[in-house]
Amino acid sequence: MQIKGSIEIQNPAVLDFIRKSAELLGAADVEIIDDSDDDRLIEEEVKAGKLFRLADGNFYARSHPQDVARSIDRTFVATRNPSDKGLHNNWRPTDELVPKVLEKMRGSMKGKKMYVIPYLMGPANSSFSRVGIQVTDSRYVVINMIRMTKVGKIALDSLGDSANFTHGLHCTGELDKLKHEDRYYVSVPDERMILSTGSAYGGNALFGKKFESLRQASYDARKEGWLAEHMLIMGIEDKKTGALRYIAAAFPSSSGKTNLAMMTPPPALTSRYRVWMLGDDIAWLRQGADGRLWASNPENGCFGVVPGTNEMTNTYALAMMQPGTKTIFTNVGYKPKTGNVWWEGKTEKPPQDEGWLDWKGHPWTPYSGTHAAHPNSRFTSKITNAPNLSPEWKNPSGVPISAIFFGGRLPAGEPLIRQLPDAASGVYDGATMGVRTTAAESSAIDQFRGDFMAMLPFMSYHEGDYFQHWLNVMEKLGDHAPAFFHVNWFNKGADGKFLWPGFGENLRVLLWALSRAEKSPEAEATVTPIGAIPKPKSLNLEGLKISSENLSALLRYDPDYWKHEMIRRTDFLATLGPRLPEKLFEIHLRVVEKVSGSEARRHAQDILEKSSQKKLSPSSRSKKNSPRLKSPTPAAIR
Ligand code: GTP
Ligand code: SPV
Ligand code: MN
Repeated sequence: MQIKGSIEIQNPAVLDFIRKSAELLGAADVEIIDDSDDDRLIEEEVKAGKLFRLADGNFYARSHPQDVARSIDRTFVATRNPSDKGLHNNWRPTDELVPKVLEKMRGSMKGKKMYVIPYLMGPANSSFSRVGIQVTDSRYVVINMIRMTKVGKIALDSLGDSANFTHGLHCTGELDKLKHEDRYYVSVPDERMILSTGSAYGGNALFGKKFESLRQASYDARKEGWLAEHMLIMGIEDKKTGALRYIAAAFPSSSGKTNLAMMTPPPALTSRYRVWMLGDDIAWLRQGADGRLWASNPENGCFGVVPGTNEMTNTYALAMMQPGTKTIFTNVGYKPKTGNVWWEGKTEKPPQDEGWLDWKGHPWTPYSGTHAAHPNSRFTSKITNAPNLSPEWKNPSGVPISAIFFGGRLPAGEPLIRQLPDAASGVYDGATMGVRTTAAESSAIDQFRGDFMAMLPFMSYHEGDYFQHWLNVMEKLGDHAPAFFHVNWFNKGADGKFLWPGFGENLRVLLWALSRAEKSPEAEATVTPIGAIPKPKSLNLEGLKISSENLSALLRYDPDYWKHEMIRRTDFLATLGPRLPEKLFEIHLRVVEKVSGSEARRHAQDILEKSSQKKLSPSSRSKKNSPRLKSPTPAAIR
């Protein structure tokens, strides 16, 4: 075995891991990767015919046609602690799963090169940052990791001589021959290990993202008292008052995080407001010295959904793909003769010229009846290419969070926005939320499912413990806890069209929320059983054409929908068994009573007392409001 590369490794634990991995995988050559290797690796990938140089200097790649998204049913968590077994994490005992997967991987790099990617999540000068070493046989994975994380010397220097790093083994596998059951994406969080075989795509293969910064980080965060979440982070600056406030938002995959964080304000609001992006997918949140909740984005790039991106919806995302950004497009439409790419929604009319290939490489025209770009096609670009990147992105402490938003795709029933009365109710709302699934996962699309905090695919331990951990963090924040909101940009009218224009116009909704968080009397609301919903005139609608019917449909509380929804929520909470946190139990019953009446409350209580084997304490039975909960909004201005 020969170790090459532009940087040298001295850390004995890392060297040991590299030697053992190469031996197991049978790799002939080993190359240590540094960020500075990017141009050469790109060139090699182009020469190998796997990457195409576009006319504007960016790059185009095609994945294997069956390898286009994360696969949740092949994603596993293995630990030595059976109580980590959750409802959705496909938990297996380490001794059962890990040897099996390692055996599958044995010899799979025979005759191949093993790339070693030292990666750093978070800034170099922060004690909160984390280092991992990912070995892989895929140059495509390497060039994506170079964009998404801080790779090479910077990571090794941060690690020093410590053995405290994540050990990651990635083998693509023979994608043509593999059956679905041969794919394994495994987190072993109590050993800080990641094993992945059967994919070179996105969250399955780029270890810095979902594996390191969500599954592994949230496992460690629980012990250390912080949160690792599937959230964007953004700043909203009011140029008139000088106020700069930050928010975090958890929406499921392909449900609008990148677009919100990179929004351009609508023309009528441009002179007053400026939007700063800090992160588009992952947030690490912890209590700061001032008692508030601070958020930072560990990533170094964006792996964003391409379809739907155009000058109207997202000029900043387009800017990230400009000439000179070295963006990689994966699985969009491509015209070899001109070196151009196209995707659904890029231009109003699809291209009329000949010579286009679809994402599979087959000839394509707008009349083919198929997509040019896969709905989960992605661009990979370094975050420093974002024109609205906040200077605070580099700040190791992050930014203080005024408000947290949950949301997702729902065609009806969930209003445009509602405020939860307090932080614990916010946790309850995130824990019980339901959404429609998207193309970011290789399973049925547009199906309803519960997706608590947009974290269902990224859980490493039990959901009940996770919710309790959230409650603990909020309780510790006390009066400093952020305000909580639920948003939905995806309500549709009878004609099947979106009722709300979305994208940059979403700023109007965020501004209302920030005013609420600051208890501004102007942000008037109607209090409903599911939270406070804006009075139409309290939204800043300057320059926006929207009918009053659409607006009232967006701001409507629909009791019938919520009666059904509460039954679903009871059923979901029942699946937590004895690990249902008492606080969620209590809040749920309170909401059920408001939505569906006292008989429904008793019924829900019976179900949950049985499932959780808990009796609600007499104090929480009799009181309408729990004593620890405080409403941030004085009744006078509700
Ligand atoms: P992941 O990277 O998978 O976590 O996705 P994400 O949450 O960052 O979603 P993203 O912003 O990439 O948006 C996904 C899709 O939703 C794109 O096709 C967008 O065009 C569309 N989208 C985003 N925001 C809005 C919105 O406000 N309204 C509507 N109608 N569509 C939106
Ligand atoms: C998501 O699915 O939430 C993504 C894309 O951000 S992936 O990296 O594939 O997880
Ligand atoms: Mn995501």
